[in-house]
Parts: sequence; C-alpha cells; structure tokens
Amino acid sequence: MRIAWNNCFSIKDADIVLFGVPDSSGSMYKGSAQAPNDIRQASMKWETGCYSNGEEFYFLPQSALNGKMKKKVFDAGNILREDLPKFTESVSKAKKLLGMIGGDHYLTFEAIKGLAKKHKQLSLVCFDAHLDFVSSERKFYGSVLTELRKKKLVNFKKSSVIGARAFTAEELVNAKKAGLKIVSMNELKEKSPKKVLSAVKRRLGKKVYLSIDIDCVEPAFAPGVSDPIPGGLTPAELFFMARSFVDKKLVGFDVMEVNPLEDFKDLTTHLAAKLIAELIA
Ligand SMILES: [Mn+2]
Repeated sequence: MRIAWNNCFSIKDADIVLFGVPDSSGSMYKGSAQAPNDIRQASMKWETGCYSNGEEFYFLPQSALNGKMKKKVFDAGNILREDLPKFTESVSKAKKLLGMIGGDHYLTFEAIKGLAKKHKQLSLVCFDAHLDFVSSERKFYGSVLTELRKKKLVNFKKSSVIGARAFTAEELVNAKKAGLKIVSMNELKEKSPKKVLSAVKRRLGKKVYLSIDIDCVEPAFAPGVSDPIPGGLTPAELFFMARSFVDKKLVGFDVMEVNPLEDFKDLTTHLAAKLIAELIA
C-alpha cells in the first residue's frame, strides 16, 4: 500500500520521496514498527483542507491523481534500517525532498548519516517532548542528538528543539555545551509560536532537516506514543509551525514515534497522516 497522495512512480519523477521505516529496534517499546503502514491506511480515510502558499485548498486522497496536487509525490515503500543511510544518500543526490515515516526516533540519526554525504553540517529542527540528548547510555532513541554530535553531522549552533518538557540534568548540560537552542513548552506559551519561529529561523544554516517526534503533541490528542508527557502542543500549533519550515532550505523531514499499540481509536495515526498532508501540500 502507498500513501494516499502518491501520484508518480519513480524517484526521478518525484518532487517529494516518502518512505517508511518499520523498525523499533532502537526503542525499548515495540509498536512504532507498524506505524508506517497504519499511517498509510489512515491517509486513505479522510478528506481535508490543507494550506499551500497561504491558500487553503481541499485535499482529497484522490486529488493526487486528478491533478489538484502541484507536487509530485512518490511513496517508495518500506526501507530496512540497514539500508537507510544509502537510501537517503541516493535521494538527496537526486535532489529530492525526503519524507521518512518512522519507526523509532533513532532512525533520524541513520537518515541524517546518509544525507550528510551531500549536506554537511545540517541545521536540525526537532519537535519533541524530549531532548534525546542522553550521553550516559548510547545508541537508542534517547541518544539521537548525542550520536549526531559525536559524528559531527549537525551544526548544533544552528539547530533547535521545540516543545521540550521532559529532560534530565545531563541532557541540559549536553545541549548547552553543544549550543543547541531549546524552546520549552513554557517559553512557547509565554511568547507566541510566531515569535519563537522567528528566533529559531534566525539561527538556521543553508540546509535544514525537520524531525517531528509525534510525542511533542499533547497526549490527549496523540495518546499513541511510547513516552507520553502532558502539556504538549495542540495539533493546530504543530501544523502551523511545522509548515513554516517547508521552503527551499528543507532537504528532508520525518514523522516519528507513532506507536499504534498505545493508540486510542487511531487518533495518533490519523494525526500523523494529516501532518504529512500538511507538509506535502
Ligand atoms: Mn520524544
């Protein structure tokens, strides 16, 4: 099964190459491995309005095929974790926008490893309840930023995490040392999404990777995650902010950590499908 908006059939013809990585081996919680196919299934089920160039338009699953969609989207199917760096390298060399559907958040490291062959020192924008900057334990989804820092794949001084509300002292020290900007939920509520976005964007380098851990969203809206932390973003806030990073600087995005085993009435898989629609619109 392909995502509902698949409207072309090769990487060469595509503007955006979507793919799933059904792998949760970097997590102690199983479940996120089945997310890519569940999100594809959810994408078939609804019709919705999305924003494109500031204009709202109706985004039916079938609009992909009847010409209403401006961008060519190719769903390349599911990729094995061990093939991931090679795959992202080849897509970036073909100059296509990459869209990964996870899987656990550690896969972001594997994806950026491949992208870094073409794009050195990417700016990373992460939406996440967590900092994922643990250094006392390694090689799991909680240490994505530690691995990226060790391999020097990301320019932390030009990167930010938005929506953070659960972190340890060790992670704060690591973030500070690296020069990473943290926009906590408190700061977001105190200021405004607009103000926060302009501060984050001022820091960005030439090329940007956008990583969205779905647990950045309030668990009441997105219960299907492995480590839910109350006090999160509303879906509308996430759509508004995430969309604003879709521009010429963006080389790839991912939507990670949907865990259908923890979900309630498919709320979270539907949210993820809508988020992908917003990004590709
Ligand atoms: Mn997280």
